[in-house]
Amino acid sequence: MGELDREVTPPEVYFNRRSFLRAGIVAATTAGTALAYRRLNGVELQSVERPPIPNLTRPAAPGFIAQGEALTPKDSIVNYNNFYEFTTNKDGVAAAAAGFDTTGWRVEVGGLCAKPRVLDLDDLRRVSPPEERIYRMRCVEAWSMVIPWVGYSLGKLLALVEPLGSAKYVAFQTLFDPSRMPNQKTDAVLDWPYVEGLRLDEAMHPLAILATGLYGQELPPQDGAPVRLVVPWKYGFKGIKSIVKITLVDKEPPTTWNKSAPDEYGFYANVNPNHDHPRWSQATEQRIGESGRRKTLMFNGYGDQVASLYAGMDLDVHF
Ligand SMILES: Nc1nc2c(c(=O)[nH]1)N[C@H]1C(S)=C(S)[C@@H](COP(=O)(O)O)O[C@H]1N2
Ligand SMILES: [Mo]
Repeated sequence: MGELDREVTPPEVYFNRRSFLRAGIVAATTAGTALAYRRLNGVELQSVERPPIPNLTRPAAPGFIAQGEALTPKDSIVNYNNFYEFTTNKDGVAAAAAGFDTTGWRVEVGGLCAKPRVLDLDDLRRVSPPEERIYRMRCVEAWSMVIPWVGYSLGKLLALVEPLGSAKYVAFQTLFDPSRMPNQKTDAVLDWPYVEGLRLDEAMHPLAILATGLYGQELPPQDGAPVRLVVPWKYGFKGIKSIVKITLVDKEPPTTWNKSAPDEYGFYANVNPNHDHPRWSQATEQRIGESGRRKTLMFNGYGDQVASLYAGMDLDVHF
């Protein structure tokens, strides 16, 4: 129960079927394609409009905007999700999370730092201007997307609380509220709350962001409203959603999928086409909306920026 791979084959079949259908829908607009999906596949697509995020900036830095990549249509990003607190059915997250209320959200940032803080969403927005980051997203299940996130480098928030010299890692925690996240009523799915972690130097890398939006609008619930982590060189499960707590710690913190299956999901979870999952190859991936498979890139194509973080480490040991 609750294994990330349970739908490794089905999504391929699913999206090959969709690609096949799409091939017959020449020059369809995204909206038109969505309508065609609904008609031909009986898939109930949620169309999502959220408040726009004003004053987006686009600072230039290597890797901030994926070059030569077509954006994954918004309809796909908001209708094909992993968010096990709501449902393990990727097609069902959008509907299951639709009423998720984030009013009064607070994020507690503390642990080994000089200036611990509790931030509400306005405080979080004030930390740094919203930036558009267009990143590849590679799920450990071997599907991928290209997503225009809105957010800013996590390092800007961490700098604000002034990490102590003893801080070596950062631990993250998702909301625990079974009345709002129905699968948290049972521990048969995963251990709750969902937790994740990064080494402090990974967390300070400018590519690692706190995202509060996508496609220029506030995050919809299914993608981790109101704030989630995005670490584009790592498998998608590192990108913990609906964060309520960020803690600076001195030891490697436990992470949900590693606790669940340590041989399959490591702490580092860097995208690595040469390190197969015990039960499937990681050499290729299914880009959502494309037919056929493409080669998976080391560090998901961000090696020039991040490989030095892992100099001298055996990536088969620290997978
Ligand atoms: N709290 C929480 N965060 C989570 C997950 C989850 O089930 N719960 N799923 C992870 C996985 S496996 C992936 S691939 C991404 C999916 O993000 P998306 O649905 O926005 O594409 O979220 C990650 N973050
Ligand atoms: Mo994933």
